[in-house]
Amino acid sequence: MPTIEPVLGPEDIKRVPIHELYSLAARIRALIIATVTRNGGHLASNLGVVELTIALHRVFSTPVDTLVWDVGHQCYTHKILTGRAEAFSGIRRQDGLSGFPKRSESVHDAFDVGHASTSISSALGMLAARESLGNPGSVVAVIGDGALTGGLAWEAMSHAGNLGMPLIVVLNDNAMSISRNVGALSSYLSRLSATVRYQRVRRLIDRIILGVPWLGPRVHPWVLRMKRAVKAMFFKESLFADLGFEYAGPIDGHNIQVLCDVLGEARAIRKPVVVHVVTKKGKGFPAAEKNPSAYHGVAPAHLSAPVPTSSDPIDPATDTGPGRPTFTEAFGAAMMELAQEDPRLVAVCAAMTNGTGLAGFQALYPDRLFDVGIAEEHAVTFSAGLAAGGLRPVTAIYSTFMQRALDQVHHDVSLSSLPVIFAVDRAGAVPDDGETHQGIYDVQAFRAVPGLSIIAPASAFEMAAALRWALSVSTPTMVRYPKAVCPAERPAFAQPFEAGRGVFVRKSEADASILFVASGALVDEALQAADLCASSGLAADVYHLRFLKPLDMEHVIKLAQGYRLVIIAEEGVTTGSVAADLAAAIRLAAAFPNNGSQRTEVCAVGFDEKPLPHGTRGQLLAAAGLSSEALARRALSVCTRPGAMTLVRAAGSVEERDRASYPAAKTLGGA
Ligand SMILES: Cc1ncc(C[n+]2csc(CCOP(=O)(O)OP(=O)(O)O)c2C)c(N)n1
Repeated sequence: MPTIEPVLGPEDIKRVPIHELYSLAARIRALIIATVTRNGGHLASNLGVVELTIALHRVFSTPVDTLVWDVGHQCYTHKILTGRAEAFSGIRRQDGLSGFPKRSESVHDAFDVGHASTSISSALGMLAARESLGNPGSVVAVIGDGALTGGLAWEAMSHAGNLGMPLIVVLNDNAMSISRNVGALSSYLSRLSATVRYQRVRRLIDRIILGVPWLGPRVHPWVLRMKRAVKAMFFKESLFADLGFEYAGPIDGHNIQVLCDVLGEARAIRKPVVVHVVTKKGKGFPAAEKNPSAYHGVAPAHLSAPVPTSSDPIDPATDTGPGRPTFTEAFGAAMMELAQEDPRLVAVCAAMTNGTGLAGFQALYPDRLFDVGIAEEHAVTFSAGLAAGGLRPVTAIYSTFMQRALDQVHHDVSLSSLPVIFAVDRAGAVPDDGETHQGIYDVQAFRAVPGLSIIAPASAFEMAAALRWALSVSTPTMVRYPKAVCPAERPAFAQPFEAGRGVFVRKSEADASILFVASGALVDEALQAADLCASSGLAADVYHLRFLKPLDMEHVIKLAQGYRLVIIAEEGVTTGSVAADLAAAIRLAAAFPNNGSQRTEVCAVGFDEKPLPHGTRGQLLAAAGLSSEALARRALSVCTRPGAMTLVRAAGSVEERDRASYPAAKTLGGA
C-alpha cells in the first residue's frame, strides 16, 4: 500500500516544502486508487480534490478552523490527512471508516453528511455560533457544482450574503454531477471557468509588474482595477457579487501554490467569499478522467474489469445476474414499454438518470425526460405541475432523497390529488453507502399522505403491473423497490392488481400453522423461509400485500385467523410501519377469537430506528431478522424450537446469498 508519511496529521502538512506537496498528492492518489479498488467507493470525485484538500489543510487548521464537505463523498484525502491514513484501509467496511464525514469518527469532521447541498447552511450556522460565542477560526464550506444545483444551497447563500459573516464557500467546479451537470447555473459556471486560462495570464502579468522594483507595487493596484473593468465587460460574474459575496476565481484546482495563495486571501478579507476552483473529476486515473460518470462510485475489485456501474444503461439482454434484471432495470424497461403505449407519460429525475435506470428511456425519448439537477423538492413540485398540465409524470428518486420532498408530496401533489407516480428506488436496506443512504424511512413518512397509494412490487412483472395500475388511476401512487435483483416470477404475480388487496404466493393444501406476510423483495425471503419451515415439517403460507396503502386490513385480519403464528415482514423501520399496525390489528382480533378458534400469535419484523451502518444487503436484512433464515428461525423458535439451527445452516451463508442476489457487476454506483 502506498504511504503518505511523514504526514500523519493536519499540522504536518504545513511543514512539508510546497514542491513536495505534489509528490504527496501523487501518493495520496495511489492510496485512494488502491483502497477503492479493494473496498469500492467514490473514486472520481476524490481524485479530483486531492490538491484542493491539501491546500485547505495547509492554509486552515482544523478543528480550530472548520471544514464542511458537501455530500461528503469527496472526503477521502481529508480523512487521510487528518490522522486516518492507516484506518483508511477499512473505509466502507463493516466497523471501518465511513465513506462520508462523521462527527463521531474525528474532531476534524465537522458535520455528518451524505445528502447534497447542506454545506453552506450548516457552515453558516457554525459560523454564526462561533461569532456569537466569540470562538476563533474560519469556517469553510466545500461544495461541488452539482450540489450547488440544490435549492437549499441557494437559501443559504441568500442568508449568508445578508448576514455578511466571513463565510468561505469553495466551489469545486468539475462541470460534473454524477453525470454531466445540468441547468442554467451549470452553463453560467462553465462560462466563468472558461476564464481559467485568462487567470493564468493575469497571474503572469501580476508577477512581472510586481517584479519591477519600487514602481511595480505602486502601479499594481491601478492595473488590477483596469483589469477588473476590462474583465467585467466580457465576463458577467455578478451572480455571487450581487448576493453579497466577494468572488475569487476561477482558479486552477490542481495548482497547490495558487490554491494556497487564494485561500489565504479569502481568509484574510473577513467577508463572505466564493472561491471558484476548477478541477478535473477523476484526475490522475486516465479511465476515470475519460469517463468520470462510470467511476463516480465503483464496486470492490472492479477497476480493471469493464466499467460497469449500477448507473450503466439498462440492457436486460446482457444481464449478468441469475438471468433476471435488478428492480432498477425492470423499472427502466417498463418505462420504455409504457411510454410507447401512453404518449402522456414523461419521466422526471434529480441528477440520477443512470442510477434510477432511466438512461435507456432518455436515449429513446430525450424530450420526455426531465433531469432537474440535485433538486428533489423541485422535481416533485415540477411533476405536480406536469400532472396538472395533463401529462403523466413518473418521478424517479431514491428513497433516502425522497425524504427531502415530503412537504412537496403532501402539499403540492396530494392535496390537489394529482396523478404523479413516484418510483422510489433503493427503498429498504441499501448496501455499501452506510447510514445516510438507507431507504428504510419512506413507508412511515409517506403513508400518512392523504390519497397516496403505496405499492411494493415483488418481481419485474409486478413492477410493470404496478406502474400500469398507477397509470390507470387519477390519484398519486408511490412504487417502492430495493437495490436488489428481482426475485423469480411466481404464478400469483400474474393476478391483476386490485387496490388494497394482495395475493397468496404460497398456500398449502393442508392447514398451515404459519403465515408469512410480506411485500416487495421480502416476499422471496418469506417464500424461502416457508421452504425452510416445510423442510422441518411445518407448513407455512406466504401472503404478498402488494399494497402498503390502501390496505384492506379486515381482509388480512380474516386471513390471519386460523394460523398459529403470523409473521409480518416489512423492509423499513418498524416504528409507524404497516407491519406494526397490521400486527396490532391482528393481535386485537386474536384477543377475542370467534367460535373458540385457536389464538394467533403475531409479530412485526423490520428495522430498528437507529441508523443502519455499512453492510451488504444480506448482512443488513439478516441483522434485522428479515432474511429468510432469520424469518424461519423466528417461526421455528415459536413452533418447534429444536429445528432452528439445522435449518439456518442448510440455507447457506449470508455472503453466498448476497452474491446470488446482487452480482458484483451490479453493485457499483454509489450515490
Ligand atoms: C439530495 C441528494 N440527491 C442526490 C444525491 C446523489 N449524489 C451524490 S454525489 C452527486 C453528484 C454531486 O456532484 P458535485 O457536487 O458536483 O460533486 P462531484 O462528485 O462532481 O465532485 C449526487 C447527485 C445526494 N447525495 N443527495
